[in-house]
Amino acid sequence: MLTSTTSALPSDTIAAIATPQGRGAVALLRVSGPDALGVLHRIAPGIGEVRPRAQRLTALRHPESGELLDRGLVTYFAAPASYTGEDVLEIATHGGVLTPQLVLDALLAAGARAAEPGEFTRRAYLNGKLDLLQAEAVADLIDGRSRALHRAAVHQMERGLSRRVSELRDAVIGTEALIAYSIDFPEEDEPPVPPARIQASARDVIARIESLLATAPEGELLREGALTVLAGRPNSGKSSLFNALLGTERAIVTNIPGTTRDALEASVSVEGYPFRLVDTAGLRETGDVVEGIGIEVARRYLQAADLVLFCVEAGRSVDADEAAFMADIPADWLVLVRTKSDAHADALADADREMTDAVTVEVSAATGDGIAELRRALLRKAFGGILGEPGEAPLVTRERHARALRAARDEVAAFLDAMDAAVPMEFAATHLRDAVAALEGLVGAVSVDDVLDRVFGSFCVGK
Ligand SMILES: Nc1nc2c(ncn2[C@@H]2O[C@H](COP(=O)(O)OP(=O)(O)OP(=O)(O)O)[C@@H](O)[C@H]2O)c(=O)[nH]1
Ligand SMILES: [Mg+2]
Repeated sequence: MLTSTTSALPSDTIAAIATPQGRGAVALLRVSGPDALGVLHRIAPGIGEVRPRAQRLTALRHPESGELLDRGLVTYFAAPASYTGEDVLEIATHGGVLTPQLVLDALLAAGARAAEPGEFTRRAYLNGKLDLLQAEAVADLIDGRSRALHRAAVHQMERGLSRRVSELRDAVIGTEALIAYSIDFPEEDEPPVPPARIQASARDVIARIESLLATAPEGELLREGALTVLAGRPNSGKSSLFNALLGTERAIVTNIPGTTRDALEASVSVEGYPFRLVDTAGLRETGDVVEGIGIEVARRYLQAADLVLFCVEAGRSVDADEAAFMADIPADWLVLVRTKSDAHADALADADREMTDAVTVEVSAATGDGIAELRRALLRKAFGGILGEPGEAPLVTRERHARALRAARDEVAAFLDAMDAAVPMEFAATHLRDAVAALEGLVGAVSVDDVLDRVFGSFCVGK
């Protein structure tokens, strides 16, 4: 495992409430650092000897006033066998708004410092308990709202992605080794490694990085949800479809064109994959100021959309304006939805095919016909490349990962270019060094403080 870092190890003792605030049966406080036991003895003066990993029910008191605050269950984990690698206490108190806060105040009065967001996990990372990818997976487990992200996070926490990146790093180092042979033994009888073999090795690394990178667009959508915008002429059935996909009557539906004014957004999960569904104002020329603003908002959403569901009533042809609108959207992002299919027997599917390459699905919000098919189409479009993947293969779920992988790939490609240009091997090889550094930065073998601040700053306090 790659563990060495450039950051200094912390020496103070931190404390935080690890559970969310509010009414609840129990709350958990955490303490980590060299003085954890000292802090414990100051708030639980009668506790006596504390053995690691044995729970003790004890009175918790303010260290100065001696006031009894609660009776809590204390577990002590001795360094290095703890989450952070330091001495750690976990103190279970009664829940609620006040008790955990009073116990935290007592811990601070006893010499601990209030932890920053993510500081426990940061220490775990600095002590080599987790690599950076695993630490990010912890954040995803806490924040993730979709089953698919959860599966990917569990896999990543189990080092699935870390292992894959380490293999890539080893492969680059393997290529370097081939060169070293050529550089160090140029005069030997044995011929140096043939350039073709070095090139094949480098190309193989690039192909492997590419295949991991290929999961990035969809992997990153797992976190935000695929922004799926319903658009179309007024009265085309967008709000009805929005409601049908959500399974609740969220949006107002009337037979008056121009009913929806503002954009309405809702999260929906399709087989565990996250979507952010947006209903918008119907697109038309209008003199109405409010409606005009709504249409402007719709256009902004359309610019940011990952997917567009373009709604046109079944039973009539797509008109020239609608065709022009669709032509502006990449076919990959577009689904042409023929709505109100219950009211129109003849769906003109062949005519649609001449109009657009986009997938066409016929639906009725009234009867539910076609909704399942539309869901499947959404799933394939937004997450087709990774369906069923989480849990089996590593996924790239963050921009940070994609950036590092692209940097590594580009360096290996630059190495190949340098070889083609007959640059001396020892110079060409610096690109491979840089590729290794990019991959090590991804796992966190070498990392600078600002990267750590970015990774851990978004954590919750107490983790
Ligand atoms: N028969 C039938 N009528 C539908 C269906 N979906 C929508 N409608 C009707 O079509 C009309 C317009 O529906 P909406 O969902 O409000 O259409 P919209 O595209 O949101 O309209 P705006 O918000 O004005 O842009 C309403 O009278 C709906 O009842 C359907 O599947 N079948
Ligand atoms: Mg509407």
